[in-house]
Amino acid sequence: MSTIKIDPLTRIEGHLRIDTRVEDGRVVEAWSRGEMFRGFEALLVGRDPLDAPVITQRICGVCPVSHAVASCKAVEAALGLVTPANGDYLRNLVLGANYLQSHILHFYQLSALDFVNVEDLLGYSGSDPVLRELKAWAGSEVASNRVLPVAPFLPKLPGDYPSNTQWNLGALAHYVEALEIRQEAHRMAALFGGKMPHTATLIPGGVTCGVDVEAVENFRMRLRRVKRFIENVYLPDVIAAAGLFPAYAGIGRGVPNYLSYGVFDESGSTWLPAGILIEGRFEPLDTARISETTATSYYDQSGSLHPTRGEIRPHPEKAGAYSWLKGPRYNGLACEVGPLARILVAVAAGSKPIGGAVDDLLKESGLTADALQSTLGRHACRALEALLVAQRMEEWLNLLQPGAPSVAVYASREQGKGEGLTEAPRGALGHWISIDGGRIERYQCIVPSTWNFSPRGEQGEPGPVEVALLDTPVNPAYNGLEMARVVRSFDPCIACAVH
Ligand code: NFE
Repeated sequence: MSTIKIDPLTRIEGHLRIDTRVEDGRVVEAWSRGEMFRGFEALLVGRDPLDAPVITQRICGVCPVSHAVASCKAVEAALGLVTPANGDYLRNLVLGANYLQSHILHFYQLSALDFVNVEDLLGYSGSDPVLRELKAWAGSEVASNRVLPVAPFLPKLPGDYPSNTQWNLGALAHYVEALEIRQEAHRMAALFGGKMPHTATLIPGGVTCGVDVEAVENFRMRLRRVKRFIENVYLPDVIAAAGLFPAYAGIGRGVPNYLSYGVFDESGSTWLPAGILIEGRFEPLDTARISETTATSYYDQSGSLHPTRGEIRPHPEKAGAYSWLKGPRYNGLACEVGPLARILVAVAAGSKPIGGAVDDLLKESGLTADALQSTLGRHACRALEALLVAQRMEEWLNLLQPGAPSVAVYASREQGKGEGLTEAPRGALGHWISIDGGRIERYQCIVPSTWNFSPRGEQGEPGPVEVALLDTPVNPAYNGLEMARVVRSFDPCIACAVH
């Protein structure tokens, strides 16, 4: 028996520590620990509700648009504001652009290096376009050198990487190309969001920028480039990874419960549907069943509470606690959220286009439907979702109506309560607001990475990542690389999770 501690787990956002107990070369117990307190919910109390989307976007620079959308929806519900159709589609476009940059960031900049043997490329020389591109990126100092500049990617953990120069070289070149593509996605979001990463135009009631025809065409042109990258590079790279690392289709299966709030508003419903899958059974979402426990979190709280009653009482010395994340539960169950959950819920809800796209993905990747619940399945669903979102964004562009309003007239109220649900790139995101005397009386967020990285709950039941790590094979020479691959497949953002 041995213990392996990864602290901090790097190439993620925020401060995450993973502790594991290993027996006979397999993980038998795991603890996911969020290592930071922030307190955004506390600092909102007493403020004007209009401040909420501005402040909550600052929870994170990776998914600020999702926080803006959830917060606007919560305030709209509390104040009785109705967003015009243009406002919904503009939000979808800004949020969609944020999904694309976030999914691409996750695969290339954060995860891919776990699957690439950079050392294999030391001393590599040749005249491929890849080499030229990497040299141009690395700067003039090495531009005249005929050897590939791999130094920024070293040192790295030893591991079971394939000796496949084409794969290693391609992934490295795509790492660089992905930086530019993400810039395009940021520019798209800024066209209607005013700026990025924190938008200026998303307010309760809609989007203040209106529909400018020139901006629409500018957006469309950039979207085409990003979509081409997803079709020709991102998705094929993920499918290639599935072929090179087949074991990871059987590693990293988490809890059997998947939750989605639904996202991208279209005429009163959402394009990706809301719902919950519990051990394969689909149920409509009932948010009254959501609660947060602090059984093993550094907080005092009077029981497991619905977010309309959530409390913020930090207790860093609390006996038995090991994380600054609370533990979200649905009917007492830990649930996985994110692209895999959204895709599984959409298929279970009967979406034919998404079901068809999943069938194609399974054919091309060689994965079975069951194997989607795995490390590789999370990557594959994220890449597939990026393509589906990019395709749908073209339709939202066509639905914009120049000259029609994009924002409702704002009117405050002395009292009100609101629930704002959306899906961030990493999964289900909810904001809950209560207003009294025209000011925020209580504000609670339940964030995707809080669901996925939840610590143990009331009955000692582990959170989704703690379950996904179980049975992971561990080679002591690899310094925890196998575990890091499982954890990163969830796309952790602990800055968001602790908010
Ligand atoms: Ni900080 Fe976020 C997303 C939200 S996190 S990245 O996506 O909400 O879990």
